[in-house]
Amino acid sequence: PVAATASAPKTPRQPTARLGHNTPMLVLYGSNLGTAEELATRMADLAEINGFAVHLGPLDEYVGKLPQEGGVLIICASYNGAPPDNATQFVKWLGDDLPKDAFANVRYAVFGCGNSDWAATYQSVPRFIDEQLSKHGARAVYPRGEGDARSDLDGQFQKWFPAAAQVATKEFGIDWNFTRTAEDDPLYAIEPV
Ligand code: FMN
Repeated sequence: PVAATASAPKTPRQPTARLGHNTPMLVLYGSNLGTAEELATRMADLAEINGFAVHLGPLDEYVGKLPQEGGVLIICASYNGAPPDNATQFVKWLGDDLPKDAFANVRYAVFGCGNSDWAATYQSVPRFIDEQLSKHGARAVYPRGEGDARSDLDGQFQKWFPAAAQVATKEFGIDWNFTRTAEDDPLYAIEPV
């Protein structure tokens, strides 16, 4: 889970009702060298300050347990066409003979971190994840994004994410407040009990 703020103010502010919706948002990454994990952390932070109840973790922690409530954001790299180490089991599971409606109530979006120098297997793992989820009944709330480390992965992500966030939050009946950034105070302070 994303860490609660360490410096909780003494008088916590009232949560903003409109943003205090607590819609579950699971942010999963497959990453060897940290690029996808860092972008996942950024998405998780932004979702949290916009009122989502966020969990963040590697894909392999969620084998067999994709949530049917809220949304799932997946960001994953490829290595010579194979998944990163912390996504191996997840990708293997998706390749199993799953029922056609295995993910019937799952709503998701995928962003791939890749490098087009690996032309034959460019984006192969995020593409596979997207295909398998949709093939088994999950619904992509926004088309898969591609970041190419050979050109401008970060710029591509920065274009994709706000667009995806806007569409996805509409799906959940929430207004995403684009003026809130990671630099703003959190909506809530978590008080130690
Ligand atoms: N990108 C692809 O799209 N397809 C590949 O098959 C692929 N193979 C790679 C193999 C190696 C040895 C390395 C170093 C990179 C490869 N890449 C490939 C690029 C990485 O997926 C890309 O740099 C990604 O951003 C790394 O993410 P990470 O830092 O989260 O592990």
